[in-house]
Amino acid sequence: MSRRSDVLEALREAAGEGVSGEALATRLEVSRAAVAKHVAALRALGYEIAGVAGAGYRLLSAPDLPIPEEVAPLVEDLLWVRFEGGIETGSTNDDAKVLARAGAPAGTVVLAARQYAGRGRLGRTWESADGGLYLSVVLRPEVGVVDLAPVPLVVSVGVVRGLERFGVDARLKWPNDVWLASGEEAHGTARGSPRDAGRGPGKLAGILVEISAESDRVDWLVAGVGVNVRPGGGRVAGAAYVTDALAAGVDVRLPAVAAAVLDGIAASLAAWSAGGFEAVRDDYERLSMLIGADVVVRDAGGVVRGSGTVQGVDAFGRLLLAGPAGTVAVSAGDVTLRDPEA
Ligand code: BT5
Repeated sequence: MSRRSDVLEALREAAGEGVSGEALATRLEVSRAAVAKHVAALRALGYEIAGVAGAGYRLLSAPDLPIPEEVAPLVEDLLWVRFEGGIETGSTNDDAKVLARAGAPAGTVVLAARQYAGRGRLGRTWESADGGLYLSVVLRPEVGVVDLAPVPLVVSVGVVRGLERFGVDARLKWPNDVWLASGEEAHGTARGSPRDAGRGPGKLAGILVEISAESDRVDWLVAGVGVNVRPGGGRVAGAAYVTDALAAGVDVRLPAVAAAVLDGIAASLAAWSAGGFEAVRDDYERLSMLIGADVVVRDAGGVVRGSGTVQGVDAFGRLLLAGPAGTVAVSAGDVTLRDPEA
């Protein structure tokens, strides 16, 4: 990544031993002053680095933050080639779009530990306090614009797959919300860990996909994901957190969750690239929390786009609703459960 990361890698390798500024300078072919500057930058990110005269620098602890320095070494999938970002930004989607316009390669990742202008769909806000992870990826799929419709669903399946690694039983609410099922709804308690039954269901993660295309050719696609890992500055209304699904006293590290989510997304995207949405559809439907539910879908203006019993999704990622007039496919909107009294 950068010289700063190289300094960090050398400190990690030296572990408890410590490494002198001179040795670092020689190894990285920079001045000792530059080494000192990089060490200061790492300390500003939250790394505890002891600087003992004669013994050199020693890494004492790393911050529990989803920043490139911590996430990149944990990511396994080769799709992710470049890691950008830091502790705070306005919106990782905005940053990723700037990078995409400037020619960043497919597989570029932007990370943040908090956002001050996090965005949801349709101009809504995404609360982005400490304790969550906020990431956006740049992709350049060689498909037509119409083929991009299911991408948010494909990404959402990947997010669930990533969270499964921590025993989190997440579900999908069409089109692309990731929810934590409540104790009773969740089938199969992964690892058999006891759950915090006091927490009801809630939104665990949201996905925002933005594209740029010229006529039918996709130039770039940015997929942004916000995941609530633990309530930092208090619980957001209607939100659920990864830690809600863990046994009391069990915690996760944010870089580990970020890396797992990225690898999950990469695997889901790979299935989609190879076989189209058909290759992901079964997974999507299996993870859906809406199959068989009676719902109403409304657009941003509140106009009803469809209602009925959810059958599944079609090859374009549209929600299939069975009603008195037969089955209809809805391509966009917000889903609410139909009030049986209405
Ligand atoms: C989404 O929108 O769910 C997409 C969220 C995408 C956020 C990521 S973070 C990284 C990247 N950078 C960005 O700026 N954005 C992306 P939508 O379906 O419109 O849901 C938004 C609604 O969810 C809000 O109107 C609130 O009701 C609710 N909400 C806001 N913050 C939340 C949170 N942290 N947890 C749960 N629900 C939240």
